[in-house]
Amino acid sequence: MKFLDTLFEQKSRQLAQRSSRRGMLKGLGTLLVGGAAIPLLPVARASAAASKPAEEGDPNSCDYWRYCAIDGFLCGCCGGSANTCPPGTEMSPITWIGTCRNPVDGRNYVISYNDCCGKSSCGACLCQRDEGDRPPYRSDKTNDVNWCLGTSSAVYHCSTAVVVGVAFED
Ligand code: ABN
Repeated sequence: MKFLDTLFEQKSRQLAQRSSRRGMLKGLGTLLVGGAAIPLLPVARASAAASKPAEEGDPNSCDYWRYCAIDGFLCGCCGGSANTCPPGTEMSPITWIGTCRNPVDGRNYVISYNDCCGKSSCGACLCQRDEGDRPPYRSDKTNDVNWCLGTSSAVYHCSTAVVVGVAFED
């Protein structure tokens, strides 16, 4: 028993002399961060692919597939794009949601129609496709609404059509 005690003591002392606490923490940190990143990488790529489908068509034309449920001026004709607000305007965080079929891959996508706010009505490229729109007495299902809510200005300028992701289909 004395022999084992001495052996373990010696080995522990040798290990302690050869290694530092900082080095051990560094190794542990590398293992944890590296290990966590490995399963995340393919997931990140998959979600990026879902939110950026292959597309065709002119985003400044009312025929563009993403505009199937829109009611407003196309931001692409107002100095912005289908995804971004024109300079000097602010994107509303509260939106009208539609589901549109992408003709390239035949899949349905959830589209968020975020209004851009803070400048008077753009007036260019009015587009009213209104798919799924219901009369205003169903306020949760109407798109004929100024969604400039939660923004610093309630003045409507134009509408974007941001792809949220692939729609759930059963
Ligand atoms: N969501 C576009 C819009 C803004 C003001 C009035 C009607 C529709």
